[in-house]
Amino acid sequence: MDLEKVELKVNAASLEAISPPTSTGEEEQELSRLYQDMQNNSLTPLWQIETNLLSRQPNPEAVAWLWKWQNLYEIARRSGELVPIHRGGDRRAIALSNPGLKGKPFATPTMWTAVQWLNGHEVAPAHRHTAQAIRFIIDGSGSWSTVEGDRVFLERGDLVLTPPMLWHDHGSKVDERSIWMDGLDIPLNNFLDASFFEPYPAEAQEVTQVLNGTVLKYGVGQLRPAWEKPSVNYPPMHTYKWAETERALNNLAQVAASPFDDVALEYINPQTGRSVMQSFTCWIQMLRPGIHTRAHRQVGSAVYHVFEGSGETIINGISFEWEQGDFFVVPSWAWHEFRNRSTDRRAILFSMQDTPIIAALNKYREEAFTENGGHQPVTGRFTPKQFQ
Ligand code: 1HN
Repeated sequence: MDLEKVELKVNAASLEAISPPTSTGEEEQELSRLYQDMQNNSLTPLWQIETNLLSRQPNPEAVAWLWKWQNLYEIARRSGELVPIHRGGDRRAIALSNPGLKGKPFATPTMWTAVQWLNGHEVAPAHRHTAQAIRFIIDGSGSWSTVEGDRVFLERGDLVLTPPMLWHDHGSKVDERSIWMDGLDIPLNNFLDASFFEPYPAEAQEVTQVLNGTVLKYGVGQLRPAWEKPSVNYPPMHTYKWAETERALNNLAQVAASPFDDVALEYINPQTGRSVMQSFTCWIQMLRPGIHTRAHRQVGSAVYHVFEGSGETIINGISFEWEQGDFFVVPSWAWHEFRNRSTDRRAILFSMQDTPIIAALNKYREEAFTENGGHQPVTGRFTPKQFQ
């Protein structure tokens, strides 16, 4: 049943109730003068609002969607050939535009996600902003990110953080191009009218620490330089290396797994246990061979990147088949479950999810799908646009 329509009908009924059937022409004229005066005074009566202000459950505009790696890669590669990196744009980033969001360059209502392409020997110039940002390295080695003077060399699977107003630039000293996933809270930042942005006076920052200093100093996570205070708002290190992440996944797999997400880990600030960003969190999850998780749904949206392997996510009854490199979106309150049909290959998903902001505002809810052994009936298949 369409809940929105039910509520609109209620509104229409209440309208009838306030205009008695015996209303005279004079009363009608008064009523229309009343509405005109409201309009002239920048006022809107609740009973005439056509959109559903308080839906009975989340009714997201963003839709479940999937972008194929083959298309993303080809488009990013051609952009690398044809489009230089300009000051002003600063990044060769191609944003996932959720078709439900009316042409806005956003993957979900709160998150920007893009594929960024950096040619060998290029620099994406230094700047800083209040938008909270991460990047997850998809391919290429030998590029670097410098965050507040700390330069780290990057490899596939590394996660790099740029908390608000920290200077950052990216560059390369090798021939090979690098490709990564960008994640920022741009839609939320703009919705809150909280955006500040500043270009750095030079193209790249000076490196002020030993190379890879952030990883050497804080990378183990369990230990902190004794003379420093805990880093409360953001993690002390700005890069999480893939080798450590993979080790943690393999270790966890020997001990425990979630019935909904299988072997899932949240990247955290090791000094507080909190998410890496305040407005969104990052996860890495391994779906072991043969795993079919149970369905559940949560308030909040998520963007997934398939780091390795292939499989299927069933979102509100629609099957989304994915393979390495693909991206997909799970909107708020959508049932979802994961499946890795391979008998011998793991699948690995990286994701960004806006849970921290939802939870901080006390709006978080989740629900397990209890019928049918926890699995949704599949009613259709998503057919991605294939690049010609
Ligand atoms: C940004 O700083 C990056 O640092 C990527 O890689 C994409 C999109 C808009 C604004 C800033 C990055 C961005 C961005």
